[in-house]
Amino acid sequence: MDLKPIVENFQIQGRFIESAPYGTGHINDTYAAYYKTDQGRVRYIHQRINNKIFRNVEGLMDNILRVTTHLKNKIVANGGDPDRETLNVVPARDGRPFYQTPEGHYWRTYVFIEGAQTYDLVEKPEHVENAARAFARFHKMLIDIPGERLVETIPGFHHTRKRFETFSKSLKKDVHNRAQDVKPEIDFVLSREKDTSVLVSLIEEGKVSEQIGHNDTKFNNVMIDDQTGQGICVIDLDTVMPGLFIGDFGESVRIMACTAVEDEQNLSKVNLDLDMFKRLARGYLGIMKDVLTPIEIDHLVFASKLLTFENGMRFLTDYLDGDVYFKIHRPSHNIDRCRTQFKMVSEIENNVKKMDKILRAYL
Ligand code: ADP
Ligand code: GN1
Ligand code: MG
Repeated sequence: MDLKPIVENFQIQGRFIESAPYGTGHINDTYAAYYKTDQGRVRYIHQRINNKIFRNVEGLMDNILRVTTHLKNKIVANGGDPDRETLNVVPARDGRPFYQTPEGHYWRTYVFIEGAQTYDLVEKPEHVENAARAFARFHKMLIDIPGERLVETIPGFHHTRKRFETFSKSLKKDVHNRAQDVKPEIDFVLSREKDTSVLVSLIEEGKVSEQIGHNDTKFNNVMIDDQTGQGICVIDLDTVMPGLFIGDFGESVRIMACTAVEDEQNLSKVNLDLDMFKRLARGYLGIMKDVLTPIEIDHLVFASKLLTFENGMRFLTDYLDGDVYFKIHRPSHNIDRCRTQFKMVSEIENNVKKMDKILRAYL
C-alpha cells in the first residue's frame, strides 16, 4: 500500500522514503516508515485504526492523549526518558491526533521507539519479570490521572458474562454450519458458564472497584529494551479504559506463562510454565502488592484462568461467525487460537493451588 498520500498529512519533519507492514496485531494495520531528515534516517509508526471495532476514534485518541500526557509528566518527574518510555502521538497537520482520509479511514502516527522490540513468544525468561514490572508501573502511574472517566473504547470489553451471551447467540445462529466441527470446544465453554459472572459480580456488588486497565496486556504490547532487557514502554493503548488490575494480570499470564505462541497447532507444545508464572508474579506484585486489596489478591489466579478462557471463547465465537473480527492467516486460525487458550485454561485449573502459593510468596 502507498502510504505517501496519507503520511504527508502528519507533522513529520523529513522526506518519506519507504514503508512496510509491521508487527503481528490482530486488529489494526501497522506500518513502519523511514524518513530522510537532517539527522539521518528516522522511523515512525503509522497505524490505520480499525474503526469497525473502535467506533469512537475521537474518544479513543482523546483517551490516549490524556494517558500519554499523564505518563509523560510522571516519567519526567521520575527522571526517565519521556521519548522512549511512553508512546508519543505525532499530530496531523490540522493539529488533530489522527488524520481521516476522504474515504473515512482513520490513521495515526507514533514516534518509533528505537533500540527495543516486542516478542510474540518469550525468548529470555528475565523479560517476563521486566514486562510484568512495566505493566505494574503503568497501572500505578495511572491511578491518579485527572479528569472524567476514560471513554470505553469498546463497551463491555471484559464483561465476560456478556461475552458468553454473544457466544451463545453465535452458536444458535451458526451461520457457517461450523458448530458440528467444534463440539468439544463448545462444550468446554458451556461447562464453565458460571465462571463468566464471577468478576463482573464482584464489581456489581461493590467488592472490587473499577480501575484503569490496559486491557490487552499481551507480552508483545511491551517494548523490551535491546541493551538492558527492561520493559521500557507499554504500547497498544487503544483499550486503556476502565478495567481491573487483576484482569490485566490474568491477561498477561495467558501469554507470558505459556510455552507456545497463541496460534500453536501442536497442543502438546502448549503448557503452563510455572517458572514464568513465578517471574510474572514477582515482577507485578513487587510493585503492586500494596495497591491490591485482599479480595483482588484472592482472585489473581482465577483472573488468569478467566481472561484466558475469555480469549478462547472470543476466538471460538469469531470462528462460528465466519472470522469477521480477528485477522486470520489460515482458515483454522481462530479455532487453533481457541484451542491453545482452552489448553491453558485446563492447565491453570490443574495448578490453582500451586499458582496461589507461588504468588503469595511475593506479598
Ligand atoms: P495492534 O493493536 O495491532 O497489536 P500495536 O499498537 O501493538 O498494534 O503495534 C503492533 C506492533 O508494532 C507492536 O507489537 C510493536 O512491535 C510495533 N510498535 C507499535 N508501536 C511502536 C512504536 N511506537 N515504536 C516501535 N514499535 C512499535
Ligand atoms: C487483540 O490488537 P491485538 O492483537 O493486540 C484483541 C485483544 C485480544 C488479542 C488476542 C481490540 O489484540 O483483546 O486479547 O487480540 N484486541 C481487541 O491476541 O479486540
Ligand atoms: Mg499489540
